[in-house]
Amino acid sequence: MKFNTKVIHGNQQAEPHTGAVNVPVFLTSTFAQESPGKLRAGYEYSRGSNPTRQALEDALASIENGTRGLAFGSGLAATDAVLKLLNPGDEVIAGDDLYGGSYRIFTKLFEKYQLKFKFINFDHPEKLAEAITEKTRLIWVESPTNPLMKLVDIETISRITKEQDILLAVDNTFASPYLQNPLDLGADIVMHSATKYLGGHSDVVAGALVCKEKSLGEQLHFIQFASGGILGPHDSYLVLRGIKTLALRVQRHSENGEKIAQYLSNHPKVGQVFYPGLASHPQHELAKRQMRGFGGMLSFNFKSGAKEDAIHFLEKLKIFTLAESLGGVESLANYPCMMTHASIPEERRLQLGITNDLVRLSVGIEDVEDLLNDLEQALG
Ligand code: P1T
Repeated sequence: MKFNTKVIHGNQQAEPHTGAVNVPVFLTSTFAQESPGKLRAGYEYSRGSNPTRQALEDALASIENGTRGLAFGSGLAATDAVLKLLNPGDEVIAGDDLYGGSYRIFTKLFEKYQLKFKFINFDHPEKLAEAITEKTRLIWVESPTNPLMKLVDIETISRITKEQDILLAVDNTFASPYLQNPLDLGADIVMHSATKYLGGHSDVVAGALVCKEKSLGEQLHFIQFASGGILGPHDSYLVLRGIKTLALRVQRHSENGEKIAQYLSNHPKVGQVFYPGLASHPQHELAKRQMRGFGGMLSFNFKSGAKEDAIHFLEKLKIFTLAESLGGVESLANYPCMMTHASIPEERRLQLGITNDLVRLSVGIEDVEDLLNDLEQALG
């Protein structure tokens, strides 16, 4: 199947008892057994598995070209499960530009359990070889990154990790499976904040993992079952419903994103625009090779460098909503230094380029003329 078909039919079938074309929301915590241990359809207790969550997990595996999908109560619950594959003393090498909450769970929670994190710039993959030690077990990257839209060459990194028996996990939230499939590029685990493009309507918080290797899938399922960070049946249904229109939505997000990035890059008040679809993006060639489009996420700063300009702009927006999150049908604007990336120490933030005049946009699927007019009046 091709992608537009897969989002609707991939690993999905009509419900076997009634023929319902959509999986019902199985609001049940437990399942009747015929005799101790004799299960009717393999279901025992909904923390282990639930038919609605299973339908979502099968769909996730299909759209990311994996063998096993797992759905969690949030993106961070999915990240938490990956980290629990590791043992005290193990080392993780992560990209230096990351969602603030990922940085927080690494440094504020898992360092306490003796995992060691190194944050490096993946612009030069040879730097990775220098950072790897015999204790390195996991590489964690986002591509594109949140919020600076940097890219990581997944195929090149995966060649290095495979030689050394290190797991490569890619947070594919910003690209979505419509634009990029990290497992096909050699990653071992793909992670999503399904709150974003997969759900697509800003009405659910959810997370996902997909992997190709079956035994890794089993280990992650064991962690999901034993720790309990599962996605409930109703939320599973919402994400499954969102996935059915993923292809159409991301196509429009990308069209609008490209037009808005172009507009901003020509605006006299705008400094830099961070968008992989612009020829000026330092990794534009990699983006063309690794992604099937450039998506609806972008960031920009002001020529003046003034925090006040960013704040006035955000206050004046009418169609773009000032809010955390991204990937929903509606356009959102975010102020990373005080919102999504406030958990990163200021000095580190500024070093990375997450300055006080940086604004991030999640371009929605509205008519682009209305979005451009909104930006024009707010910049004016
Ligand atoms: O919010 P949650 O579903 O737990 O997902 C966390 C997460 C993980 N990875 C990336 C790349 C993310 O962007 C996020 C969540 N991000 C936001 C809420 C945001 O506005 O950036």
